[in-house]
Amino acid sequence: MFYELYLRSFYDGNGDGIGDLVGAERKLDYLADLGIDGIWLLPILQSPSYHGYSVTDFFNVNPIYGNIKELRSFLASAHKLGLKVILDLPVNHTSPNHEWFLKALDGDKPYRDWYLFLKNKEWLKARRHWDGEKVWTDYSGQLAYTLFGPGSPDLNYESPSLWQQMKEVLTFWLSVGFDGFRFDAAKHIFDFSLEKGICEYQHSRNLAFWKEMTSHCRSISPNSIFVSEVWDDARIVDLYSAIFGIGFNFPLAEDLKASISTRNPELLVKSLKTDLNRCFRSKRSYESGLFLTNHDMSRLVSAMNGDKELSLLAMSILLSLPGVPFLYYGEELGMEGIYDMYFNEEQLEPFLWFENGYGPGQTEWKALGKNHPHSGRSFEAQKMIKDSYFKRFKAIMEFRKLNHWLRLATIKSVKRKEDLVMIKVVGESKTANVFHNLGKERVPVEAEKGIQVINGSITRYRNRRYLGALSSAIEVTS
Ligand code: ACG
Repeated sequence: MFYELYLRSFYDGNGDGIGDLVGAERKLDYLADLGIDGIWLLPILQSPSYHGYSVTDFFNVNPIYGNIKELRSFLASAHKLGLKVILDLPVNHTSPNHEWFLKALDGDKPYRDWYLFLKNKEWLKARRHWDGEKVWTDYSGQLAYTLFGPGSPDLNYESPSLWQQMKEVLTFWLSVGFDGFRFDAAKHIFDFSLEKGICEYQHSRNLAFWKEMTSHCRSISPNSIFVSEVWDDARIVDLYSAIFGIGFNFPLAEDLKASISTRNPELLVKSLKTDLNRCFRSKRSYESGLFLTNHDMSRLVSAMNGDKELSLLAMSILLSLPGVPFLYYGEELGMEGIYDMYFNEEQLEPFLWFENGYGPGQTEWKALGKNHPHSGRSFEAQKMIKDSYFKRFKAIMEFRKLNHWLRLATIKSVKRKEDLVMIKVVGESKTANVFHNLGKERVPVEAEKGIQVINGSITRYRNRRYLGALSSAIEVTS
């Protein structure tokens, strides 16, 4: 299980209101106690942007987060606790303030070739693949290709020297102590056709690029972990996952949320059968990155329209599936936040440590617009209450930790009886039946062996067992 950590909002170690490495190091015990085995660190390289995806120096830590020495210390402490740490690396573009881009604007080699400048007026007609946005930005009279907007001109990997440069970047961060990378925007390395002058994914060229980059990393550190971010349909996600080893399962995330928020068990069955298709085969060369939310999405409770029982059900379904789970920071508190295109970025709000919104380490860089103080949502408040959302969420994580074998298990069957969904999973050492009740009433469950609740309730009545509304349970059969 990985924890997706947004440093800026997590824990402030130097009193400037912004989360940093020193602060996060102090809270590693908290993270380890959640039962995770790894941390996905959102971008921490030097960058002018709050999200960090537009880099100005690929060999430096953003000074607002600390320095390399502090990073090494953070990594060493994480490793001592048995936690792996992977770095989010956006190599598809830079900030327009990167020295490389400034030199490219001056026409300096090789930097001029490291970006794509308009060579044909016809190219201006190109539009972004998914929403029709314009893709060229005018920088003092020079038009550069900027798929993600003016804040991040794309790097142009037609240039072999750039491949070499990126390998040096990878070597550097592995030598600092990272265990691997979450590769951002993996399908975008080659996404503009110079021949046709349109935005078009060139998957085979992208795959060749990633093969070379991942082999390079493995030649330095054979056990490196790679996770691909490819937000696309299952066929495309699979193509990339096969190279990286782990790929975020975006279709599953979307379908799980759709089926659970509408309490539609048939949709859930369909989703498991199609989005986790490869988990029905015992031999597979890569794993699903299981998640429900991330920093580009609304938070779980918001996606469930404020219904916390549905959110917990979603977590217990997710954490009983084969694959590698990823948990977005703050979800364990039931924080809320709606992702919208106007950049309110509610989903990035400070982790709420204290009930009154203030205290040592509390970050304050962004207003608590959605996760108000005195709402009972803070860690301080919830850690004291027996059945708080946090405690119940953590219990689901503990279930997963104890059932680590599920990671490599195979799904044998998925069945449904009205609101009850039953999943048969077979692992190397164990087999189990997992039950999820999407209904509002308790339902009888047939379980010959002992049945254990994952979330919610089980009751006995006249020798029958009943799984409570919106509850999950597991029967380990061997
Ligand atoms: C990553 C990061 C994100 C970051 C960037 C840029 C990339 O997580 O935080 O932005 O460094 C696209 C890209 C992703 C990208 C997201 C934000 N995420 O592919 O790499 O945008 C469609 C498209 C997808 C698209 C998605 C969301 O196909 O390509 O993702 O929409 O816009 C079904 C379909 C599927 C479809 C979905 C949703 O599932 O199968 O194809 O996806 O429905 O409709 C950061 C900042 C930005 C800044 C940038 C520089 O957040 O603000 O501009 O950095």
